[in-house]
Amino acid sequence: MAARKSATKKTTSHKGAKSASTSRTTKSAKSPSPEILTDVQVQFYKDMLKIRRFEERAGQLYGMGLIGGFCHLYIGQEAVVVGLQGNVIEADSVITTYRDHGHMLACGMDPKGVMAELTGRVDGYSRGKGGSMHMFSRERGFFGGHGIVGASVPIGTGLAFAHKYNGDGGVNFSYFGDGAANQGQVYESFNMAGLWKLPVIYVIENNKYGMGTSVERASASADLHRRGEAYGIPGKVVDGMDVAEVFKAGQDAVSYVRGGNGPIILEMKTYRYRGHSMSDPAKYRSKEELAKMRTEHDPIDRLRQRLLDQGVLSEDAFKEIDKGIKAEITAAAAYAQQSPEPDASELYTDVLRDVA
Ligand SMILES: Cc1ncc(C[n+]2csc(CCOP(=O)(O)OP(=O)(O)O)c2C)c(N)n1
Ligand SMILES: [Mg+2]
Repeated sequence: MAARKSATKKTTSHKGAKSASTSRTTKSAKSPSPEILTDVQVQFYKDMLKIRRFEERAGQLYGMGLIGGFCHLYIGQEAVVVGLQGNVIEADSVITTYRDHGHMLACGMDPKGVMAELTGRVDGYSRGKGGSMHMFSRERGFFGGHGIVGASVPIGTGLAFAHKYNGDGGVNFSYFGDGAANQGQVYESFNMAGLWKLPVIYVIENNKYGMGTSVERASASADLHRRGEAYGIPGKVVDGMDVAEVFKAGQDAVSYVRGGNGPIILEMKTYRYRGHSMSDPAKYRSKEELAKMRTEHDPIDRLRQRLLDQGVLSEDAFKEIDKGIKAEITAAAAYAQQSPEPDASELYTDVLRDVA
């Protein structure tokens, strides 16, 4: 919470999530300063580390058979959502794909509720019936979690339409992958968003691969940030492994979009360390490529080193942070395992909404 507080002066309190770190401001996240305040960077570190530790634990629980179905981990990509979320205000909305746990946590959703949903328990965000890809929190402005590749784009564009229609000042952040960028529905959405100048930031998380096909093998043009040109939508490439760069690009994008200029595309160059889902032979990339990204570009290590070099935090201070986050994630995993499974009588409840 301190991050947004420092960056933007005003924050709103979280109603649900005790451990929410990236809060949503009540006013526009203005005050774009060339340098990012120190405590904001420290908060970014905590937020990224929380996602990493959460995902590692989710991977363990999956291995123990406690999580069923699909589970797509966000490890390596943490800087993207954390840096952008630093620019989100109360009125905004966020929507993403099935690789969504990091987005939920960055939106301020409670790790306990997310973990409980992963393990299919009643205390999960979808009462244990949605699983990894289907969680939502209107309170936190998080609209899922979508398993259909590309689906977050038209739905996010609809949310942007609602922001404009209702005049609530909100911006939609629509996240999708490099593979999704080749889906037809993306371009129908771009057309409408460009035509109606909708307040939407299209965030392409270009982690270089779809399930197992590289961007170069799948895309006629690999310059994904240029995909909006035909619709008058500008785009920018961002180092998605550097949270400071992401935050600054987000500031510019938000001020452009909130200023009524219509949509913008941010192509985040990022990388996922784990497999596409939980079983992935990873034949499509070399061990050397992965090792190079982890050792030379890891977003958490890079920020850690920067803060150490600047004398902002000591090794001991980092140890304390690490300890606190580990305890929070351990508590979330314990909570998820003690929560009961939904009763069989709940099989058909919460599936469709009753409209009287
Ligand atoms: C419409 C549709 N087609 C295919 C799939 C199967 N599928 C799931 S993820 C995926 C790859 C998507 O890659 P990308 O958009 O780059 O996202 P990433 O997994 O890298 O985050 C595919 C083809 C699907 N879920 N939906
Ligand atoms: Mg991808």
